[in-house]
Formats: sequence, structure tokens, C-alpha cells
Amino acid sequence: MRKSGFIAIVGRPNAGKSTLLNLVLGSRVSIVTPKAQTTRERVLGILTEPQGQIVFIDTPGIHRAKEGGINAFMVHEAREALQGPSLVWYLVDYRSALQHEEAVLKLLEESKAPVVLLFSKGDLFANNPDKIKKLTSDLTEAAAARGIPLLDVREISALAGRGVDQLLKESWERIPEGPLHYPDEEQISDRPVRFFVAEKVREQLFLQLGDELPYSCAVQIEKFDENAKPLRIEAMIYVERESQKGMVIGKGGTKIRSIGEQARKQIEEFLGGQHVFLGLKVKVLKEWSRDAEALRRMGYNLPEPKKKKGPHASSRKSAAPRSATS
Ligand SMILES: Nc1nc2c(ncn2[C@@H]2O[C@H](COP(=O)(O)OP(=O)(O)OP(=O)(O)O)[C@@H](O)[C@H]2O)c(=O)[nH]1
Ligand SMILES: [Mg+2]
Repeated sequence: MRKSGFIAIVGRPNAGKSTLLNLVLGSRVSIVTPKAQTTRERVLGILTEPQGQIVFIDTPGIHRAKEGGINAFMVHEAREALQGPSLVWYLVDYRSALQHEEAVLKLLEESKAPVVLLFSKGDLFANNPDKIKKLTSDLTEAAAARGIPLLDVREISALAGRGVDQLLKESWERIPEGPLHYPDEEQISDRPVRFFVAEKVREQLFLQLGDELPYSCAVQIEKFDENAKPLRIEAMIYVERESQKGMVIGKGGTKIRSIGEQARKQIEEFLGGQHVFLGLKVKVLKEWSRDAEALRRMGYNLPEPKKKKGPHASSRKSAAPRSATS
């Protein structure tokens, strides 16, 4: 019998979760930027090998989300990922501190799933052994006090590829035998291609716009015409205020052209070199990030208190076809 199970990847914003997922899968299914709170929704990364299948759940960074809206949705996504995985990879940036980890510890305490604590970005902390030591003892104590089953603490670097093979090897040991959740062995994610397309645009918004602006942006695919040659994609970028629209477009349209160009390249690479036409437009949807109805329309479905769901069902409606390889 082959193995089959889920590993949830959680941690604070910017801890390196998506980078680690992409490395393990050998494919850029999750967008990565230097800005915190890049990942907005759960993304599954499916690793199928002769010994079985691990479904990784990349999650938005866990933070204190008092104000509701999109932030509450993001934390909800992480909480859902912690419903009964075989294992949790809990990533901690060595520059963090116990008080910054409170919100994560709280969710881990609720979850009771077994945890491996991973100090990420190991290539950066060569000169900080004392800092790691202190954080290790603080977090180990906190886990014990809260009844969080902490199996192991290790250091990794996704960028340098250090410690990850060994981590994966040991993680397989925690995966039980069972039928594969995704029997199509070529499938690498639960999301349809158009989700990845929207994410590649969002990635460029994070990379090319100033500090706060990307958080006010959402991307919706309005047209995806596979019969057209080249493949024709039209996407709408939603911003929250009129003043933001001009900033996304830039002087004489230079900004949006550059965003479109880079996003198109990323999309073409993701689709294995297929040529793509990408049209971008910008529209104001007032304060969408705080408006429950607008959030729902964007596919960011906040939990309805009594509705029952499968443990790892996506909140966003997804056709879940075979995803593209990159
Ligand atoms: N030096 C170094 N940087 C890393 C490493 N892993 C990730 N990073 C960087 O850390 C930043 C954040 O990485 P992400 O993978 O987007 O982090 P995340 O935890 O998914 O962030 P959110 O989605 O915002 O919660 C990016 O600039 C990465 O390049 C690493 O091993 N070493
Ligand atoms: Mg991420």
C-alpha cells in the first residue's frame, strides 16, 4: 500500500513557506515576494512519488487579524489547513521572537497536529547561534505549555537547498498508508490554470508597486480563451480607491505595461512556453478588502459559522482540473 497524507506549511507572514513548497515540488505553484502577506489563500501542492503522495498545503502567513475582512479570511485559511494534517511544517524566521509567534502558537494549540519546527532562511543566520538557541528554547517551552506536539526542531534553507531533502525523507515517515487523495499522478495542484494566471499578475503587483498598494489589489480573470491563438487572457485588477488606480496604471501607462509584460512572461513559463496575450485593466471596487459582499464576489469566502466542509476543501470554488506544469 502506498502512503497518502497532508502536510500543512504554516508560520508568520514572510517566513518562507511558499519558497519551501516550490522547492519541494520543483515547480512554482505559489507566488513568492519579499513583502509579507503575499499568499492570500490556501494552495495545495501535490507531490506524488512511487512511495505515495503528500499533499502540501501552503497557507497565508498567520497574524493578528482584528479588523476582519481579507485579513480574517487569510487567518481562516491557515486555520482550515490545520484541520487534521499528518504533519505541520512550522516555519520560523530566526529574526522572529516569541511574542511575534503568539498567533501561530494559538492555532497550533487548537490543531493538536504534530509539528516540526523549522528555522527557515538558514543561509542568513550563520552568525546568530545565540539567537537561534534562545528562540528554540522559548518556542519549545511554549509548545510544551500549550500541549502542542513538537516532534523536532531543525534548520533549513530553501534558497540554498539545505536540510530540505532530509526533512522530506523524515516527513514521509509520518505519512500513513492510504488511497491517494489525487489519483491523477500528473496533477501538481488543486487550482485551475486561471488561478495561477491571476496569481502571477498579483505577484507582479507585489513586486512592482509601492509598499502598501499591493494589499489593496485583487485580480480576477475575466476571459480565458483557449481557442484563440495565442491564448487570450483578460484580467481585471481591482483597487480600493480612485487614487490607487492611477498608481497602478502609472504615467502614460508605463507601470501597468511593465506589470503585464513580466506577468505574461511568468505565465508563459508556467504554461511550458505557450504564447499568451495578456490584457490588464484596472477598476475601483470601493474598500473591497473590508466588504464581505465584495470579498465573496472575489472568491475570498469568509466562513459561514455552521456550514460543514471537508478538511481541506478550498474556500474558493475551483474546477480542480489537472494543473499546468511549469
Ligand atoms: N535568504 C533566504 N531567503 C529566503 C529563503 N526562503 C525564502 N526567502 C525569502 O523570504 C521572502 C518571503 O518568502 P515567501 O516564500 O514568499 O514567504 P511566505 O512565508 O510564503 O510569505 P507569505 O506568503 O507572505 O506568508 C522572499 O523574499 C524569499 O525569497 C531562504 O531560505 N533564504
Ligand atoms: Mg506565501
